[in-house]
Amino acid sequence: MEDSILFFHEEVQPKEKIYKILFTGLDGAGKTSIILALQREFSKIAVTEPTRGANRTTFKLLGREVSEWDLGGQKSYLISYLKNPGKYFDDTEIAIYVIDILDSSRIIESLSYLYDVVEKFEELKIEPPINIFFHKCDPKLINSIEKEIEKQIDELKKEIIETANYEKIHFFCTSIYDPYTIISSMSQILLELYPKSQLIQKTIEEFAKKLDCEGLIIIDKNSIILGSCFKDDESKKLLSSTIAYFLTLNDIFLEMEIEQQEDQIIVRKSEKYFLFKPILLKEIDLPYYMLVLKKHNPFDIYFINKDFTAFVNIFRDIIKSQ
Ligand SMILES: Nc1nc2c(ncn2[C@@H]2O[C@H](COP(=O)(O)OP(=O)(O)O)[C@@H](O)[C@H]2O)c(=O)[nH]1
Ligand SMILES: [Mg+2]
Repeated sequence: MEDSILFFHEEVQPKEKIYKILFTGLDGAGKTSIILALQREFSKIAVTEPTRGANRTTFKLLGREVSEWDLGGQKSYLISYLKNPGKYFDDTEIAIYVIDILDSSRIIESLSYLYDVVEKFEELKIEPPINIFFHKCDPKLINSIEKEIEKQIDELKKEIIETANYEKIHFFCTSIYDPYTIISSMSQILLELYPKSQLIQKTIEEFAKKLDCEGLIIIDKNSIILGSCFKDDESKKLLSSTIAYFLTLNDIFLEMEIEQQEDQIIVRKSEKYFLFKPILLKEIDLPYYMLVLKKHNPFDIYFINKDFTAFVNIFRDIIKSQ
């Protein structure tokens, strides 16, 4: 129910099966912390539906169910999964295996479970990409013993590639003390699920939903529309026909060096707000622009600031990726 009720887009999407993003690894590896960090960042623009089962936390990330599952330590789960791997692994579209690089005493155990997981995938004849998170690569740590950590991780990579003998394995270094490592790893991983354009579209839809706006368009300098969504045809027509004017107005302001408050242009026409805002992405010269149409609400003038940064971060990662 969570997708396109309010937002109609051109292509009608078939009702998809819910696929899983499975977080697994030894208990204590940092899975819950990573998921919480993701919820903080991503789910500002995603629908959060936390549910707590006996051994699973799940939430929805861009339409995918994210679930966590501890290996090791908790014997009862271990036994049930060995007996019934399908129950845990079926429909896994993406696996994320978290390894705590700070706990050298459990590295061997962790690798052994990883190979177990690979074996189960093979038994079930599924081939989800496995993304290994070398986790707890804290910035402080990296600064102090960078060389050792790098060496350790290189060795682990080599050993995993050789032993697992699995085609789709990718590696990431993450730390909850550098949330960007988690967001950017996750954006790259999500790009395996969705083609870039679709991921941009999804992200825009989630953001629009969060803003509760009538319409939202992301364009580049040349008015190329990267993604958009609208509540109805009227909003679509109205908003689309203002693009050129806002771009021109923005150029004029820039040329005349008129300071724009918070670098955005707001036009109010009776009960509606038009908001035009540049999206400046670090490392990318050309700006993108966001155009929003929203019903006027005097108590909610600053609606745009709340989630904008989160949106920009994710948008940048998607745009940047190849
Ligand atoms: N230093 C450090 N500790 C972390 C990091 N992520 C999680 N932890 C800690 O590791 C412990 C276990 O984390 P948790 O998320 O519960 O692990 P889980 O059992 O895999 O879900 C907790 O004390 C966390 O605070 C990290 O990036 N760096
Ligand atoms: Mg946990």
